[in-house]
Amino acid sequence: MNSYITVRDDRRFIYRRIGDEKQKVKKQEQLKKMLTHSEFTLKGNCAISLLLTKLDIINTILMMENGRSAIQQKTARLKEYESVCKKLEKKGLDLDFDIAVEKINDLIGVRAICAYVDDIYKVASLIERQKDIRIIKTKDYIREPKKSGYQSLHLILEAAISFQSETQWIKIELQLRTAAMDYWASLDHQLRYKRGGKEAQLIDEELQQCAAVISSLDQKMLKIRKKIDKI
Ligand code: 0O2
Repeated sequence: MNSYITVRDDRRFIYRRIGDEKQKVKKQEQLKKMLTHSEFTLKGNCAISLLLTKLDIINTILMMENGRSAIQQKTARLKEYESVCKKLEKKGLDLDFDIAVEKINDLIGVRAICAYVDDIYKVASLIERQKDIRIIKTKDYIREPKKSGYQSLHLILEAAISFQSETQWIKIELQLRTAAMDYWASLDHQLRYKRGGKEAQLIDEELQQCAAVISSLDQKMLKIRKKIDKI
């Protein structure tokens, strides 16, 4: 009798596990679909277009004020499925679309490279004044760089997009940085996947030193520009 109950319980457990696994696979497939071809990607691309246009207008305003371009380059992307999975796993979260939308800020991302550090804050302040954009969170990794040495200003914002009769607020991350910060971040990003082993700590320290050099370079360039502005 007892062994009968055990077998039945085992079966129930196995069926439940199979059910859970099926559910997981289904959610994973849905996540992939939503991040590749879906209403989310269409709307995400609209949010990107809106923010890129806003940055163009802001650049024009600053160009009229300062006689030079504050934004040198802009890039945008929707985060790829593999990268979303990695991030969810790193955070210990299920591979689920709704969770990804709630917990990952940079599913939709725009990056703007600014000429000088003060341009970054001017652009950010003009973004904050837009009526169809609301700032959810600001992460200032310039005033407080990450332990790795990473520097950038991140604005996690929502952009209002009007679709026929309804307005939707779409979450998007704007990263603002100088060309020097971008240079460091892109090389660090490349190296991040390769470093490991006993040299890892030394390499981390060397990268932190490079980040400090880059920060001092940005400050020096800003000082020079301010001197020239006064002439
Ligand atoms: P990828 O592959 O570049 O897209 P949070 O939940 O807010 O605490 P999150 O979203 O990791 O966690 O926030 P954080 O730390 O602000 O990082 C957001 C993005 O900034 C990262 O996205 C990177 O693009 C960039 N970043 C942050 N730290 C570093 C760093 O040390 N080096 C480099 N090169 N980039 C960094 P992803 O998805 O982590 O990476």
